[in-house]
Amino acid sequence: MSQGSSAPAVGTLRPVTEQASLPTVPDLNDPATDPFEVARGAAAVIAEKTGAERHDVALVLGSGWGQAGDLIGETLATIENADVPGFAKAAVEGHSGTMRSVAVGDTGRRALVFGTRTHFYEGRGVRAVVHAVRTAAAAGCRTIVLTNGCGGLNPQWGPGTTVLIRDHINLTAHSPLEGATFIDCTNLYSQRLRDVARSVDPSLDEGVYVQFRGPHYETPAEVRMAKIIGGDLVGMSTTLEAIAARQSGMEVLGISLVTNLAAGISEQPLSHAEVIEAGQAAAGRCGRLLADIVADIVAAV
Ligand code: 8IG
Repeated sequence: MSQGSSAPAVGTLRPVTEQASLPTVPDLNDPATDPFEVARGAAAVIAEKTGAERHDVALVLGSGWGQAGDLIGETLATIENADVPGFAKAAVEGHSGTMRSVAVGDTGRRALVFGTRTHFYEGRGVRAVVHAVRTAAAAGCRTIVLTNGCGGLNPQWGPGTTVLIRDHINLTAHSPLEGATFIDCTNLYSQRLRDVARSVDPSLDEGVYVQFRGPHYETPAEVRMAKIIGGDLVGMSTTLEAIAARQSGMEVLGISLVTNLAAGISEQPLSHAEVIEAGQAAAGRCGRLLADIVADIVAAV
């Protein structure tokens, strides 16, 4: 008792304040936090704010796909990410920091549309990267459509080409799974859903998506490596989300928008402005594609 009279006497210890015992913003990266519990909490907030007890299909809109949610149907509610437990504001220009509850045509089904994603390169941890996926599963979604903007290795795929993801190579050296959680990753990108997509647009090509950590783009040598190991597309997202979706029992459709030829495939250096521009030019077409695919997906739910 070095502080003499200022120290509380035994028996009069200050009680823990109410504030300190209130649940605060969950820290996903605290090992004591159960990320699935945070996802259930997020789903409860979404249900409350949208008036929808459950959602049927989820979409994550990547670079260039920002407006693609608009054509699915009427937006019934828009929620700021920051108002949902475990989510944070968007970090990248060209991404919106909201999620929406969208009526799928007049089917009575609901799509949960995430207007942005957390990227691994943001350094917020893998739990944050896959939180939207786990939240979608907790909200009732059985299917998730993961979209992204990426670089293309096939010179035939000009900027604006949409490509179905057939499989992936995860070069992040990370996993959303914790502990000895052994999850099968065959047919991770559902053959059935790729067939649905091709029934909408038979011209859709498919390829293997390689996730690099980023945020720098690849060197031409890294792009050559990606090709040698079996890649067709290079990007900075999607693979960790797809693994988490499989863990949660969701069926996954992955669609890439090639916004640029990968480094070294074209003479031109890469720029974020070029990426945004290609996305804007393709927005209408991508939107119609997504809307038709989602309509077909819920028709079979
Ligand atoms: I948009 O060329 C977009 N995202 N890694 N490489 C990687 N990510 C990308 C690219 C690209 N284009």
